[in-house]
Amino acid sequence: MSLSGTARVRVFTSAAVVVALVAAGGALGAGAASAAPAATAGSAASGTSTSAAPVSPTVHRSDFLGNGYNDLALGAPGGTVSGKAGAGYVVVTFGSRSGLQPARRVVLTQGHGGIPGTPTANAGFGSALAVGDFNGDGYTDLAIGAPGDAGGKGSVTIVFGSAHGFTHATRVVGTARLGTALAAGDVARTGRAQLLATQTPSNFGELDRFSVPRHGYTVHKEADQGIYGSTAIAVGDMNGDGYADVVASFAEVGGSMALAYYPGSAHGVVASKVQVRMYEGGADMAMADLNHDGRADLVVGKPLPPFGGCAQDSTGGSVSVWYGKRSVGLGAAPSQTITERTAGMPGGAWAQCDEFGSSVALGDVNGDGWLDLAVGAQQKTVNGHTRAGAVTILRGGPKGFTTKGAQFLTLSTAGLHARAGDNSQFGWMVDLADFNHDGHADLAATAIGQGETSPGWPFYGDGSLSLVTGTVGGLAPSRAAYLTPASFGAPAHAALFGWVLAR
Ligand SMILES: [Ca+2]
Ligand SMILES: [Ca+2]
Ligand SMILES: [Ca+2]
Ligand SMILES: [Ca+2]
Repeated sequence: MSLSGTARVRVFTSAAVVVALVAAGGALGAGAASAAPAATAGSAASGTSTSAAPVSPTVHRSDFLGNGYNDLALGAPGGTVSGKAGAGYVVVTFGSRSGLQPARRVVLTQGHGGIPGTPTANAGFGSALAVGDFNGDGYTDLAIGAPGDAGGKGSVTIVFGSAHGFTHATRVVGTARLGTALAAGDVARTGRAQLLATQTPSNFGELDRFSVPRHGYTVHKEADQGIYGSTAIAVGDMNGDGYADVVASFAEVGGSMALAYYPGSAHGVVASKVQVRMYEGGADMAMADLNHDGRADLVVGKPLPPFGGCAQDSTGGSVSVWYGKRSVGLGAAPSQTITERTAGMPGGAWAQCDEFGSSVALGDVNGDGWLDLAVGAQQKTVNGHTRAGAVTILRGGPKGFTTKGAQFLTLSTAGLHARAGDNSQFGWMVDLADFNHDGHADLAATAIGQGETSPGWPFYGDGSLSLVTGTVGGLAPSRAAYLTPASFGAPAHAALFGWVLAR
């Protein structure tokens, strides 16, 4: 997602409205029994899959209970908690054979149910999320950024998964809006994920690495220094040496967006070997092994041109694919670039400022072994409604992504139980994960402008979440759900529900 080129970085100004927070079953603890295949809890998974092992329908693992079903975590950093506007909350809802069930959820907030900290106005808890098994116990853990916490120093909280739900949590405070962006992966080849977190002491930002002891519940900052990162981070082994590598997107001098590639090593990120690709940065990224060669490949969503904002836009936005290369990792140029003007693209005519590429996600929807691509175009006009937003699904194959069989969804698509309106911004954030464990990735997509708009932020509202089930024929809008904060008993007003999804 992007905010006129300054993705994910904003100040919360929502007015104070007291809304009692409802946490079903308490903040910690799953709140519901799990009946499920008990199989996959043993493997040490990092945030991104980089092995040449059998292709999973899902790029990342977000199975907090270790029962084989992926769970969904969603940030609502504008939410009011204990009367503090913009304190923020995170909803976690658990996967099952029948998919995600809003009744089976927890609402995580600071200062409740074992989560450290105190709800404070504009802390923005839930502004960024990442999933990984940080303590190597086989259960996925959740990292939550709160860049406005601790008087603007920012914080990251890790809540640890277990068969009994979230039983432990720990928090680290930064120096300058820590937790603005988060990602997870095994950069130092420790057998467990480390957390990459940005803070913004300068315009370029600073990227820090944190680790958790094996089977521990504490978090430690590693010594990696001198690396940039501000708006988006992706982690995966692009050069195939067994260490996950880090790609960060940041704004260069003059405002153009650059990509920086940092190889991982036994000592962490190697800043001296950084490669920077000017004008190639974007608002969102996804990483996974697309071509089955054992190396992670990078997808970059670039909703806006590198200079001049949408006034210079001649494509409606773009998505570029970089295949991981042995030794160099990130090559000289992308292998494939897709725009709204690519032949066969569904969704009607392209238009300037559609912001195609505002969010990107990978998952195998149709179960053919090739990862498919979901692309948000959060500003696309739908049925005359400006900024209503859309999501396009492109099928993956041995030659990359194709528009053949592509799908185009809006809030007004039949079956989605909603209606596209001005400023809905459907496709603000997308994810593809297999929530019902049937071998088909399912779509989660948010619309940040749904519901009541926020004072001072006319383009943002309460927010909503749409779920669409994956099948062999692609996404099935006839099997979809439309969810709002109320669906989870959570505060709605100016919540920015769906600002981020844990991926
Ligand atoms: Ca864990
Ligand atoms: Ca590597
Ligand atoms: Ca596929
Ligand atoms: Ca599925």
